[in-house]
Amino acid sequence: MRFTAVDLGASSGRVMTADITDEKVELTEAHRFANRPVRVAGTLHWDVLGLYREILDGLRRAGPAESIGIDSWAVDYGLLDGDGRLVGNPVHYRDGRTAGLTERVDPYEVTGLQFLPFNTVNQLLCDSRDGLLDRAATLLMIPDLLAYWLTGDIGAERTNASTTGLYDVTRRDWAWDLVDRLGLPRRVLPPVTEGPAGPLRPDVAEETGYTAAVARVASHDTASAVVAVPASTPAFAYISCGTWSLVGVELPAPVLTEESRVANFTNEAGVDGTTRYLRNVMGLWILQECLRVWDSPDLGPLLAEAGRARIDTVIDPDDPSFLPPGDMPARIAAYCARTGQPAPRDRAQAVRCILQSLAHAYQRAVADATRLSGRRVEVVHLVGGGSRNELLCRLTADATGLPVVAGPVEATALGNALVQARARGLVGDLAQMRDLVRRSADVRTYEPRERRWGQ
Ligand code: ADP
Ligand code: LRH
Repeated sequence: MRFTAVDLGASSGRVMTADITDEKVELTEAHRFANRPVRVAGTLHWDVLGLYREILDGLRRAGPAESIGIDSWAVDYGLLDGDGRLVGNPVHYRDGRTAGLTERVDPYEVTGLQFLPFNTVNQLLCDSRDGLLDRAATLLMIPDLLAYWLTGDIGAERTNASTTGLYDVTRRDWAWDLVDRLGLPRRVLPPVTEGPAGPLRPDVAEETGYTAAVARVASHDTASAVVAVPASTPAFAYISCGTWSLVGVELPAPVLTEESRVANFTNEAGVDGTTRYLRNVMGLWILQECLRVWDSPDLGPLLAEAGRARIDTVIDPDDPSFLPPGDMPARIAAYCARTGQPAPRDRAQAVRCILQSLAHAYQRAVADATRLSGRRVEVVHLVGGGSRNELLCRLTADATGLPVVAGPVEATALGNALVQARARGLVGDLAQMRDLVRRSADVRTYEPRERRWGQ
């Protein structure tokens, strides 16, 4: 059976076709497009209408399928008025409006969420201060908004709702007491569901020639990516490695301890009641921004040079100075000056420094996840675009002392499609979905030069 997966990453979006049997899954790219934010009157926005248009183009190109699933980055949302119209254009989580926030407003023991300044709850408090919420009837997370435009159905998909800072991770519903305490209007939060779904609006079906319905999937991209981690043992850590690197383990229940809060680990809702226990590492964003400042040289030759380059400097990728868009090479130099380390002297050294710093951060996150959850880890699965980066995979194997299994590159689209296939009875539980990925996907194992089993 054929399924369509729409996957919007922070750097690019794609519409993929997945042909799934009970033996294997084959992905084909129908359409890929850049996801370029736009600054308007000082505020950084997603070009959400442009993304929607690309999705429509993608559906047209993808052709007939059983159903369509939509996932995207988390945290961000659109506000609709009583007539279902956008109240302003969705703001990008890298916009400066939440920069400088350091105090959480949501209790960790309720939401289980890591503190990130741009968590939905903090953005909503900005909207509230600016009077925007007075005009809002409904808040829809980005994939829910796109599903609403496609189908007219409204809901708050669970995996994404769990990234808001307004979701009670134990009761598995909105944390209403918290919503009240923060003075946020209850009416804007639609019921938490397994996602909006249903047939396409007639005008959308006509425009795209696409008749299949929207299906319920894990609409948070990281949740979909973790579905498609080709693990054969529960003793695995994952690095969902794209613009961000999401590093952690999969657990049956959240960890809400004080130690976990201090380590800034998050408990995000996964498929089948699982918990994604992880930490956000700033990820390849830093490299992406360097490439932009350097006028987009080819990554391949640069990585080859970085493989030969030597520099001892290590940066903390999660330093807040690396969060907003900007001149990353200059910020790395400033970080080095602040920490008394030699700054990279050329591009190859800068790339090497970024990648070895990410590998160090991954090692810390895997070690912390293991320590805080008690989950033993024997292997690290690195999925997403970063799995194409051999140097990063090798450095990660060496830093963690664990084998790194790299791939699939398009884990998110695979996870999205597999959950659709499951609704049609083609596959069973998570273990079976992962079996299918293991049998189908290109993966490569990087052995550490020094092995440290079971950290
Ligand atoms: P997102 O979903 O966040 O948009 P992706 O999973 O598409 O991100 O990953 C994008 C990242 O993958 C890029 O920043 C780049 O560093 C890395 N990448 C993509 N292709 C290659 C490649 N051929 N070699 C090395 N790295 C690559
Ligand atoms: C990765 C991701 C991540 C969130 C971030 C905002 O694309 O969804 O899980 O923390 O974007």
